[in-house]
Amino acid sequence: MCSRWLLAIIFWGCSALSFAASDCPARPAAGTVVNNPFAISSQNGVLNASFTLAHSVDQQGYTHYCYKYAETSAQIVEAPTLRLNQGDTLNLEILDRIQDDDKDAKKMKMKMKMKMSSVAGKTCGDGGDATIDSTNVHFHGLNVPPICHQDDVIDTLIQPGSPGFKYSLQIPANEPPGLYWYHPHVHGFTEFQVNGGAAGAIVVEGMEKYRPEVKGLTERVFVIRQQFLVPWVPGAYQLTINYEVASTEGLRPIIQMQAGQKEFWRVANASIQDFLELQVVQNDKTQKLKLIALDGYPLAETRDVDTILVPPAGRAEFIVQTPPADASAIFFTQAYSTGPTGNPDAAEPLADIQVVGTESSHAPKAAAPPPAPPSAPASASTKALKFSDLAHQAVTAQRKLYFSEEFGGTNGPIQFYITVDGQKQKVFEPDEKPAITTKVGAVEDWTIENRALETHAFHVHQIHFEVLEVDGKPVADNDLRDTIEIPYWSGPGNPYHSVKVRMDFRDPTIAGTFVFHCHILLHEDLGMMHKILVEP
Ligand SMILES: [Cu+2]
Repeated sequence: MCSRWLLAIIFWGCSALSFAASDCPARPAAGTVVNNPFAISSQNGVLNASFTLAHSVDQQGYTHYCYKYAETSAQIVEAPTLRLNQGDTLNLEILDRIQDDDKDAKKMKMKMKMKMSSVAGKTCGDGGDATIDSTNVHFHGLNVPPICHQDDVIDTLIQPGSPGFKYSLQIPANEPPGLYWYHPHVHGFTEFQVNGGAAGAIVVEGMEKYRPEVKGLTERVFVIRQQFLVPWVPGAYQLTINYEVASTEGLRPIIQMQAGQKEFWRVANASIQDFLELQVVQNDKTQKLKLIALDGYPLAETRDVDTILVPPAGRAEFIVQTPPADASAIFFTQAYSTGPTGNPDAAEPLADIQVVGTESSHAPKAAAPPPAPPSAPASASTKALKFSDLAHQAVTAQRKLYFSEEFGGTNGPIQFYITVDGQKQKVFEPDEKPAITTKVGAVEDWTIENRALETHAFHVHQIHFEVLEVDGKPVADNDLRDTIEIPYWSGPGNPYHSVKVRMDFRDPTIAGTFVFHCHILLHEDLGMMHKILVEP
């Protein structure tokens, strides 16, 4: 679709052939039972962990980027789930140990492909040029400060071989309990590392306090990732569920559910660009799912739904009833159209559901996931959570933004923009000035329009926003989200799709500069992103 991709092919073609050492743990074999990711929990209010980012190329030529965590010297796991309570502190050390057998050749080709992005002015961490081997971490969805050693992605660079970079951040005491996730966010190179699997789940405990429906239920965490053989090149891809490839010639992942039970499923869309339309299908009929939370925020009221649309980077948490033992049941994603210049998101079974035991028996030990977190004494109101009073706040500014694409001939879009209405369309540059400046205390309504022939996924760091309108009409449910899809424009004669959302900049701890962008990671890497400054 664009000339950069041709260069990416040259680069990747060489890289894939030069099988790097297997620095990453083995991933689950096709057709096996899907287990929850290994989880590490805070103790006495603190979670200390050290991750080593490594990479390798597998037998099929897929490049893996892995967060390695050593539970013991003999037990190395990949991308564990980080479990913390409201108010807890996460101390996370990152060691970048990406090493290439063909480093010089690869670097040379990367220079051909795109200019290195230099972090101008302030630096945090190692500084230097951003390359495909540089990294940092974004704590997606967490409402924490955008500053060095916390959730900054603009100035933070961790370079290969550096002694280690330490993140230390405190989960706010009123943080919505739910599912969040972590992933690298170096501008220009985010897609490569996430495509390779560098992503993991974060759970802020306590959902059962706000949504008692989940109390005592078996809990599952599913991280859906997406891998292309050659990132940047449209074509076939694989979805994986907790690193197990979803469809390998008839060998599907297996989710074992205990007969006669309900389970609490927590699903993160950690794909680089796939819009998931999740369903549980039983004998060809979609089953009702009880939606509990979106983007880590418990819903004010649960919703019974057939299908849950989760844009790239979004999360959905819902209750699933175990199907009858004689039913044929699958966990499924529907096809989703992203428009004339978008990539096709195919319909695909994610896993077979296998019923084990009988309604009165217990599941086999090997298949039993960890129990749900201890239940809270009483249910609390979501009114105690961050942003819950947003609907009643006076709005201090209205803004309009739009997504657009520019064409360079017949091969599709070559430039991806998000623009504040009235400003010049331009791609993100690391040393650019903020496109929006506001102040702590501001409450703003943003209308975000899509003028491109492709669906985009809007994400803002540091805050959740409240969804007010879709296509100019008030929505039935004012959900709090951190990522939302805006469907593609169908062309001349058709209106642009839009969302109107309320942005909450009242919390002084989020003062600073951070970014908003499309969460299709290729678009973000190519500059569909800008900065916002929240002045103290
Ligand atoms: Cu996009």
